[in-house]
Amino acid sequence: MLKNSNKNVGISSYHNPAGGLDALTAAAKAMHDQKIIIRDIISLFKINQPKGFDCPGCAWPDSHPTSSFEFCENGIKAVSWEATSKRATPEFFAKNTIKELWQWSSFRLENEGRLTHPMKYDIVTDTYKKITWEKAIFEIASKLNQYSNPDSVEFYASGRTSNEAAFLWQLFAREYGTNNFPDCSNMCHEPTSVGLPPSIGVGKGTITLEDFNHCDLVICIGHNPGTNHPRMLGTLRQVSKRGAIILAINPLKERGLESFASPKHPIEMLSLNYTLLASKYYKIRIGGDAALLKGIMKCLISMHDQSVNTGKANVINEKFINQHTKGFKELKTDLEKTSWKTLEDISGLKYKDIEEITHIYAASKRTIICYGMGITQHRNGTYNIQQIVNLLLLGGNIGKKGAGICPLRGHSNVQGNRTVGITEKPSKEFLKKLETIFKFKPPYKHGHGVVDAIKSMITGQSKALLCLGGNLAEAMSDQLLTFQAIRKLDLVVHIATKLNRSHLVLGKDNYLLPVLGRTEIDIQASGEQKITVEDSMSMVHSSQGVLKQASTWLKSEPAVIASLAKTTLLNTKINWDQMVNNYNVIRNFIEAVFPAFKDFNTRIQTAGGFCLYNSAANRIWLTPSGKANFIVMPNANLEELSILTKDNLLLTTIRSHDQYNTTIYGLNDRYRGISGRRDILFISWEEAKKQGVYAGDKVNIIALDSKGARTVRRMDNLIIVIYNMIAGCVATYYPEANIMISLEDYDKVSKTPAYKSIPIVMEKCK
Ligand SMILES: Nc1nc2c(c(=O)[nH]1)N[C@H]1C(S)=C(S)[C@@H](COP(=O)(O)OP(=O)(O)OC[C@H]3O[C@@H](n4cnc5c(=O)[nH]c(N)nc54)[C@H](O)[C@@H]3O)O[C@H]1N2
Ligand SMILES: Nc1nc2c(c(=O)[nH]1)N[C@H]1C(S)=C(S)[C@@H](COP(=O)(O)OP(=O)(O)OC[C@H]3O[C@@H](n4cnc5c(=O)[nH]c(N)nc54)[C@H](O)[C@@H]3O)O[C@H]1N2
Ligand SMILES: [Mo]
Repeated sequence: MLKNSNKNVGISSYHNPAGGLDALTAAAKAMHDQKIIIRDIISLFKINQPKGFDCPGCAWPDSHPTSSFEFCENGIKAVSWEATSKRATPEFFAKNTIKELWQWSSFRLENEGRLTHPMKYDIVTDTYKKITWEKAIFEIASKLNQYSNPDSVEFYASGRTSNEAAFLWQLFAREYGTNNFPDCSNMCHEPTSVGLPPSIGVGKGTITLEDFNHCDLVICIGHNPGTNHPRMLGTLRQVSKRGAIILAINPLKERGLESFASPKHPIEMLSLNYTLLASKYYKIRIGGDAALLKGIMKCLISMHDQSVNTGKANVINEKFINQHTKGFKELKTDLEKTSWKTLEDISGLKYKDIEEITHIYAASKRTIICYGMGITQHRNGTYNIQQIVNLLLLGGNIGKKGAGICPLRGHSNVQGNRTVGITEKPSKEFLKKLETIFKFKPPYKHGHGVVDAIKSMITGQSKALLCLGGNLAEAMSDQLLTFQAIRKLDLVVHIATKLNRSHLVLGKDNYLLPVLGRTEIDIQASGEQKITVEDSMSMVHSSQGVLKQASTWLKSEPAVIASLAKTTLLNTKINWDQMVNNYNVIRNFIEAVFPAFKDFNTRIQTAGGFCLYNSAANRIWLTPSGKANFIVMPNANLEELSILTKDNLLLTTIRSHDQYNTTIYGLNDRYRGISGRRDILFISWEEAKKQGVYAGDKVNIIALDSKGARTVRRMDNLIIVIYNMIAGCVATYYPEANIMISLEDYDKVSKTPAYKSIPIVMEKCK
């Protein structure tokens, strides 16, 4: 029997649309589980409102002007998880050794609640012990001053931090003397940041929310908005209601892409009427996106040639191509020599599907392409993105109303962190600006991203890791090697809100520094402070906490960074106190370094904030050629993965509906019909039959190396769930699956780990 068995796995098909009553119920449960008090619930209703705090969930923009409460189940979960009344106190740490805590699940660790005191690891008792802020900062600073080479320190950052804290973080690290900024972006949208500039001259998306009101077609490729950007469903709903077309391209059928009932629209919710989102859904082979995109372009150009030869209208936008682009001839030649068989085999789609998509694209005058981790986290992530741009350029779909490229960023301020200087590859102009304004000589040598940081720890070159948030050890590829690397360090410091696995991966000296979250009131010498964030569409706006702070010992992120900086940098010329006393001063400095932030403090007074200038959106191409460039992806790159996995399976790693990255809220994945567990392997009916496995069976999966040989990386006892997805591919949850990915398996250009295309074999447990 190949039907899923409820008894074994707690799974069932989910028939309701995404959103709706179930979303309200899940949000209420999250608040209840985190013991959020009623008074605080009221303050939740300020999320993404003009005077409240920015939702610490995703980076989807707010509808503008913000008039009503933008409900989002996963936003409520993110807030509840931060605003929880649970506390991980010194007494808790005294009772639990690190050895014991190591056995705890990630869910249980974070579920202990907010960190309350600065803590230092004590090897004698194997516990974290309370330490004063002064002592912790002094000891860390003394250690940092012992290293002769500043490049032996790694300054990690995660994208939840504000522009203000991120700016101070990079300033501290650069005055200290390094560009080592391993960052969550390196694991996320780095292929966007490095892939878009050679194509269109900016490393960001080119659209605003308003463009969704004017497009004819939205292509959603490699992202799952129902779970990861739920507020986007409201936008897609409007697009669909307007009669515009939405195409979904994903190896798995995702409920949130198929249909949506808005919790903001009670009638739709109660009657369980819902909006059909995707007009068409194409199940693509994992890693097959570039082949599909090349296929669409090949078909489009051949349709164009035929049309023009028979005296009919243009299919591609020749005028735009001639005026604005370079490299069309090379692209066309490459596409002509690429066979349909190759494109079909790699994409897993038939010619007729590719032709169908091409017709829809050709008929659309204004197309937006949205993408996420299904595109970036591959060996050819950067090329994938450049193929999306190529397709858009063929239709003249960049820099006009209702059209453009829309990378769905991850963390709520990951884009902002990059904008204000968290990058291991800073430009000379930016460093010069720092030098002029702050009167110190920043390092010009490029630093480490995550892969190089881990490598440098392994060789012993790196001695210290300072983390501004996040959970690097668990989020990184090759988890076991990453743990080993961190355990070699002399100093590990975490600036964090809640306990996670990274805090248990110990070096010689270890500190936990607890900070305020975005939901909390932040009072400094000049009074209550605001911070700012930048969303996926370059809108910068302010956020002000409204909740009482979780513990009186907490400090704000800017305050911790400033005290670390002024204690470490004995000859600093920067007035760190002045900046912390009033964050307006930090923003004035951001404006001085980055002119795009002109009148920063004034412009954030407006509800909804302001949009940073985007040259590509204005058809100004800041590339060396002065044009937008078609970038050819060689077929050797296209075929690499399919050669490797011809007779094997490809594994992708996904998020459940009940997690925020490594933060696990619960064990349910409602839209995929899973409850109560995460040790699951999703597989299609067809593939299960081929492999001789049944729903509820236990299997082991073993990762293969680049020559197709078995490695030691494996996951045992996963439970088979039959799922509506493409054959030849399987899926399981991140971060558990991170042990399966080699540190060497990454996109060659951006060095983003290939989390989403892991060649494996599967064997049935005896
Ligand atoms: N609630 C919640 N919100 C979040 C997050 C969270 O964990 N929880 N994380 C935040 C962060 S940091 C990020 S980066 C974003 C992530 O948001 P997404 O980009 O949506 O992230 P994923 O869940 O990793 O997977 C994306 C989708 O890609 C599909 N996919 C997998 N492999 C392929 C492929 O080869 N090709 C194609 N076309 N599709 C593929 C998967 O089936 C899945 O539907 O969300 C942000 N928002
Ligand atoms: N296999 C696989 N691996 C992946 C991915 C995948 O799809 N598959 N996705 C990758 C992606 S896209 C990303 S972005 C990374 C995520 O990598 P990270 O950003 O490093 O991880 P998070 O899980 O988001 O970090 C959660 C922790 O951040 C801390 N935190 C939360 N809020 C705050 C705050 O306001 N301030 C401070 N200082 N700390 C805070 C808490 O201690 C919490 O435990 O993982 C990557 N890893
Ligand atoms: Mo991300």
